[in-house]
Amino acid sequence: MAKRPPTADIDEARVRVTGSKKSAVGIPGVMHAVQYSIEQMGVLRSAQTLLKVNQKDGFDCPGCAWPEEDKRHIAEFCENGAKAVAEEATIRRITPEFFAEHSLEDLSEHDDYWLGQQGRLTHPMILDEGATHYRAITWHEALREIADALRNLEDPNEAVFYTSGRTSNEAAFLYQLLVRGLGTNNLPDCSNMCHESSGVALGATIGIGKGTVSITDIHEADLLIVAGQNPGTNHPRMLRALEKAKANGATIIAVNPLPEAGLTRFKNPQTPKGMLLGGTKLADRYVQIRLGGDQALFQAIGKHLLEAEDAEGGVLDRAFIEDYTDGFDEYADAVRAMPWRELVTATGVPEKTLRAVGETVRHSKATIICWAMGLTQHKHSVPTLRDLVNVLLLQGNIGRPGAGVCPVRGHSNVQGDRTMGIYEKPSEAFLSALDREFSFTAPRPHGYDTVEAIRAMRDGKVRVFMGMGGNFVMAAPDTAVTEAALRRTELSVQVSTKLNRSHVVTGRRALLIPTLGRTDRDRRGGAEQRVSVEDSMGAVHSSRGRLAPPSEDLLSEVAILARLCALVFEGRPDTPRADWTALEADYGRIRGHIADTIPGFEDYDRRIDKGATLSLPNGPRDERRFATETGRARFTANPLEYPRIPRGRLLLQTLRSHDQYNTTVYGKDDRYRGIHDGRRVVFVHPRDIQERGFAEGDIVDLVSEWPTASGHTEERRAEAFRIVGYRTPRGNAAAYYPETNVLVPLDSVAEGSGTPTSKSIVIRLERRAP
Ligand SMILES: Nc1nc2c(c(=O)[nH]1)N[C@H]1C(S)=C(S)[C@@H](COP(=O)(O)OP(=O)(O)OC[C@H]3O[C@@H](n4cnc5c(=O)[nH]c(N)nc54)[C@H](O)[C@@H]3O)O[C@H]1N2
Ligand SMILES: Nc1nc2c(c(=O)[nH]1)N[C@H]1C(S)=C(S)[C@@H](COP(=O)(O)OP(=O)(O)OC[C@H]3O[C@@H](n4cnc5c(=O)[nH]c(N)nc54)[C@H](O)[C@@H]3O)O[C@H]1N2
Ligand SMILES: [Mo]
Repeated sequence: MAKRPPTADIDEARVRVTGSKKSAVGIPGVMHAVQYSIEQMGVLRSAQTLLKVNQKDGFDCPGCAWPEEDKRHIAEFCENGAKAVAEEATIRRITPEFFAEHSLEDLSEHDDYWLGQQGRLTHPMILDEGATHYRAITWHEALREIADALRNLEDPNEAVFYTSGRTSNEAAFLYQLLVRGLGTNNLPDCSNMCHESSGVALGATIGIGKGTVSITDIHEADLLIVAGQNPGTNHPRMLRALEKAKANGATIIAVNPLPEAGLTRFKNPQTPKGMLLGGTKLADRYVQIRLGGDQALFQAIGKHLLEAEDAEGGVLDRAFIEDYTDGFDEYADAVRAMPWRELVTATGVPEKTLRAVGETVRHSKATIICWAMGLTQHKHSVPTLRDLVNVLLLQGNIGRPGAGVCPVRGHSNVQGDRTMGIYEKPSEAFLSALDREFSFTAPRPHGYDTVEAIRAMRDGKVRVFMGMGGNFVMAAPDTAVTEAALRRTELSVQVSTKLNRSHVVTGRRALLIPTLGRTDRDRRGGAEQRVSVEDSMGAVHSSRGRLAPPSEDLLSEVAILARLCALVFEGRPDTPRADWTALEADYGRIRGHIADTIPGFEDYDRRIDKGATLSLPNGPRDERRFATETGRARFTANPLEYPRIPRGRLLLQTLRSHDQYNTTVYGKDDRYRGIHDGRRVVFVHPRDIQERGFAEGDIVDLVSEWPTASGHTEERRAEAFRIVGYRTPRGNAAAYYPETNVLVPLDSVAEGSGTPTSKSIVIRLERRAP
């Protein structure tokens, strides 16, 4: 039997600290996954569900975007994938009676753990102006309400449309069409807070905002550098690919302020060695870098390679540099002039180690660099990633087997959503293709990204907010500011599978629209429909839900959007023309429109049939073609930046525990880091704890300090965190997201990408009055 939802919020007084683990997965990992699945959906449905994840006739895991390998294991088993599936496939339900019982005020006092554990949403609900409770309405009324609000706007730019990266290609394509048909590009998405810095840096230097490697390249690499990423928790299936690379002779270097469990040792649950013996030691070298020190590390590697070339020659790929790149001399001069001592200060890593890493890179025949949020969420993330590209260009490590850039994406379809046009800065080529296909004129001015959207709402410029999935108020920075901003809107609309805080912090009126998820069977127009998604490596494949949906009345995201398009565009001049009813009845027809508008999707519907994969064209990878301003891959000379921590202060990074999916908290443990039954902990180096006059176990407030443009310091406070001594570099601290988002100033963003600096916030610890 499935377990009933919890009746209480997390009780932080019960937190236990047991010390961090050295290895990931193994038998405990499998046990946790199975146990969680059974709690959510009982034994039978668990077995049925887990066997269908990432299988060719099954559904794409709603967890991370790591690609499947060609030969799939029976249960592409991954502890956190299983939790993501169970979270959605739960048999717990939230019905209209639940909303009659719980006022909005009551709901807003619960944490996201409690809200998420109540079950799947089953019925469209509306919150009338001034009302204390949501009430049920019909599907027709709900969609009418949204359409009327959108049609009544004087200026379409008074609406904002957020997307979280779970949305399928088909739904994303219709969504952007709805928004552009209305007349705006206000399409902020979770990517703005995630890999935007990667997209910006890669677009400018190699001419494509995506990675350039396939899963085979990972297996064949000679050297893999994994920087700013915790795959043991966030991309567990990647560990198996790393294990395979290792078996083929690869060297792995982990670059991280924290010694993360999965990177040190991996116990593969699919092999006897992993289950019974000690597992595989993955990282050959662990570089404990200071937060934000990575730009200096990449400059150090580049410097070492250049010095070795100057001394002995034969290090660089001269032919590649000559034939395919520009900007080499300027870059080389800048890096040669950089003093080692500054690189040591910025990284916190001794020169000897920096040079040893450089030597490993020098002798590698094919190098891949993988990264995630540790590199993208800093003020200087874009130059950091440009310096990462420089290192690879020096040895021609782009566009050949076993080599390239590998930004590891988060949400399972975040990359596909971008390909489908979920982007506030669409290209002219994309817009003119839409114009032709749908006989209207798409708007040209760029729209708001996530941070700009919050500013606009705060300033009263937005009347309608719509969220296609996600949990905007918890995921975004500066929680108090973001909540107040959302409350200023006239109407907020959330399309969602489960309840979260963005449904209780609302505009003056609110609509809560339930929808089908990835795992649910989707019958429309008399047939079972499938959708499709793109993984982190540009491979597109189909996904078909197999489980009985939470309610037979639920509409898919595609159906909701097709109906909204029909209602919004009816009788309105210069809007997209299409047969919306037919699109809802046959998603293959949406794929037909995609094939007509987006390069690389020719014959889309047929090519993803029967579990086949459509591999999108990738200029740098396929033919060393670089669609940059100059048509060449670009070396860039980037002034060195790194965070300076004021005296007595700490630099805080906000990260994920092992028991959460972004703002969805599955449970109260972070097993690998030795935290149980609570989340309000702050990891600090033991000597920093002592020097500041504290002891482990003390309860403190985290106070962030942000110097404003006008010269005074703004303070933000996150209350009551327990201090835990941890092997983090001196001066650096870590605590969980989203509890700490309240500390991230809205204006603290990465230059060039606008991504909130969630991995570098200056804080002080303040003792709480007893
Ligand atoms: N189970 C599970 N899976 C997930 C998610 C989840 O929440 N749960 N989230 C999904 C999403 S949307 C994303 S974007 C990814 C996120 O995947 P990750 O990026 O792995 O997620 P974080 O927990 O933010 O971890 C950041 C890592 O970078 C390190 N780091 C922080 N700052 C620095 C730095 O300055 N330099 C270096 N070198 N390292 C640094 C941290 O110590 C940590 O190991 O995972 C996806 N997959
Ligand atoms: N401080 C700090 N802030 C961060 C980060 C950080 O590292 N530190 N990371 C950032 C990153 S990388 C990201 S990607 C964002 C994440 O931002 P979001 O994507 O907005 O947040 P999630 O928590 O992934 O959203 C989960 C919600 O999506 C809904 N949902 C789930 N599946 C579906 C579905 O199939 N359809 C629909 N319609 N709804 C669904 C559920 O209601 C669930 O509550 O947060 C960012 N914020
Ligand atoms: Mo993300």
